[in-house]
Amino acid sequence: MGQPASTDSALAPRGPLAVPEKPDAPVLNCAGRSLDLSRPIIMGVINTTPDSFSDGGTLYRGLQLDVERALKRARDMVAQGAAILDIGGESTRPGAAPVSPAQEMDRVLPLVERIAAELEVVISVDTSAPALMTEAARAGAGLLNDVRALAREGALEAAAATGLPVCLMHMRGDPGTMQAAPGYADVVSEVSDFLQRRVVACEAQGISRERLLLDPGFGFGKSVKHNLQLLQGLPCLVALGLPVLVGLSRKSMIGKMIGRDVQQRLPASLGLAVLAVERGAAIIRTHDVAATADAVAMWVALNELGEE
Ligand code: 9MG
Repeated sequence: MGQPASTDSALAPRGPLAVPEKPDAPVLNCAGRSLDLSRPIIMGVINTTPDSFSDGGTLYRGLQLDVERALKRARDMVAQGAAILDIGGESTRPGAAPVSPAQEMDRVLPLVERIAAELEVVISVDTSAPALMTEAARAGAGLLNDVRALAREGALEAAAATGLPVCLMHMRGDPGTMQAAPGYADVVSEVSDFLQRRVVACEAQGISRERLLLDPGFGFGKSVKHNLQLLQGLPCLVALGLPVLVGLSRKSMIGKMIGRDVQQRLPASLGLAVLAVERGAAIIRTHDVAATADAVAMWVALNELGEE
């Protein structure tokens, strides 16, 4: 990954809009803001939901989303090294109840507008709702993150029309039911086959491969063993030739494996993040940007030493 670089430059804080170091480094055009993927980068999670599994409600004042508080979190995450902020208005934790598209838009759009006006960061919108995809692009989003891989009616068309890059994630079932005894004969090849079929569907709709990212969807309809098999098999997904995004931060698999409550999962999340970049992940989705950026910087330093 990436061009040889001195250890000093590997450790220097990386701005979100870094200039590519070599002409053929993968660069994603996110509505005019560039994402250099020649080194792993960090996506910070901002949930505007009252009920997300690890940080739900922390941006609320009473029953109301506090946009100023959310904006402060966004500023902090950018200062800590996030190249992307992922803004979500629907909880996708196991068992979560669906929200209406109107409610999701009310939560997400004001924040997208404020961040786009103030911060030089790529804004990702975590949604499966076609109408929100369209409005988010108008409001300044640069990336669509869909845990349903554009499978909802109208989503392929809406995403195609935005011209934005899209992250296609694998999920078995839906958040309400997905953890009820998920079964796979071979989780790595089934996830890989699914993602390849979604790439074909995107291309048929005019979304070129250059606009696509893949995500195995850790914790979405998978047992602990499936998640571990997917992490071990991540190079098989990387070999599909598209940037791979992973979200392992604070996930329940950590709680199940080592018995940690959600607020005690940072050390294990950092370990998993490094294991994922070691296996080729290009983007790490995390609630803990500063610590994850430090952990990934150590991997980058070691990796680039090997390229000198
Ligand atoms: C919204 N969301 C929650 N977990 C996620 C994950 O692992 N990947 C992506 N792309 N989105 C996620």
